[in-house]
Amino acid sequence: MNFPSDFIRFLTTAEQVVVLTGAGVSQESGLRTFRDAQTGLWAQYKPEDLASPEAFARAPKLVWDWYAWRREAIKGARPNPGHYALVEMENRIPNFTLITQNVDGLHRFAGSKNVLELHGNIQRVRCSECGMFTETWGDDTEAVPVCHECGGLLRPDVVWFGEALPRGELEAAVRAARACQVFFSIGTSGVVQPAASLAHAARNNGSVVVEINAEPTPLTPRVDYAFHGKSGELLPELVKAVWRN
Ligand code: BV8
Ligand code: ZN
Repeated sequence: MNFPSDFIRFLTTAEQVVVLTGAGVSQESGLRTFRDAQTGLWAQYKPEDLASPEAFARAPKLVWDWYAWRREAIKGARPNPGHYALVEMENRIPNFTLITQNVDGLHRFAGSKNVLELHGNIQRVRCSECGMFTETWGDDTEAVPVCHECGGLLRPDVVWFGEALPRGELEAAVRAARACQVFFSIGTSGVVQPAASLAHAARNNGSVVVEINAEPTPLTPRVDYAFHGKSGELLPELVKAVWRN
């Protein structure tokens, strides 16, 4: 990709940079995005119909099994060059904030430090009643495991549709978006709120907004630079052009 020279120059001097990532960044690690059709047993379900408190109340075992299936898929996944390029950006830029909608934990796995997980983390499991976190639970295939403190049903520590985002992470994300010189929106369809509003907060604060995505999104007409392609290819090229030329 031929990045515009003014963009490269601007990045070399930028002090405060924010990156928002979505499922597209993990696609080259072999993880399906939300927009990709689900496979096999799960093909008949839409993620939005399973990732909600109503779905869990109605069919806790089905929802629990869906997350167990996704945790298995993530166990085999490794960060891709896009994740590692973001680690290098964090090391090169004085004030760098990585905000992710992804629940797969791959950014931290790759070595990113300042990560705001807006939608939680699928590897963490908590009690749906008392909120206690647990690393271990029974592998009874018939029922959803229960909390050994209070007997409540265990659930993944992710934010379901209709649930509030973790306050601390969201406030930090809004603060960072409002203060940055450059805001990247990478591998996200920009549909899910309130994460999708961060790019507009940055724009309103006069940040340069950049989109890196496989295809155009509703955000594309409103960004300063749009680079369409795979983040696992474009991000390493960008890091090379700015910091390793
Ligand atoms: C809340 C965790 C209120 C669970 C997730 C109507 C209008 C506006 C908003 C709403 C509305 N109705 C309801 C809402 C609110 C709702 C919402 O936004 N709904 C959407 C569907 C319209 N939001 C909520 O409910 C949020 N909570 O609002 O609470 C509240 C307030 C106070 C008190 C109580 C309640 C909660 C939202 C969080 C939901 N949880 N995840 C789980 O994972 O199971 S969201 C989930 O979907 C993912 O985490 C992810 O964030 C999202 C999917 O988005 P993307 O990451 O963008 O993925 P997607 O597949 O869409 O796109 C991938 C992109 O990558 C594509 O564009 C593709 O082209 C590109 N790509 C693919 N490969 C590559 C690539 N790009 C580059 N390289 C590649 N290789
Ligand atoms: Zn409990």
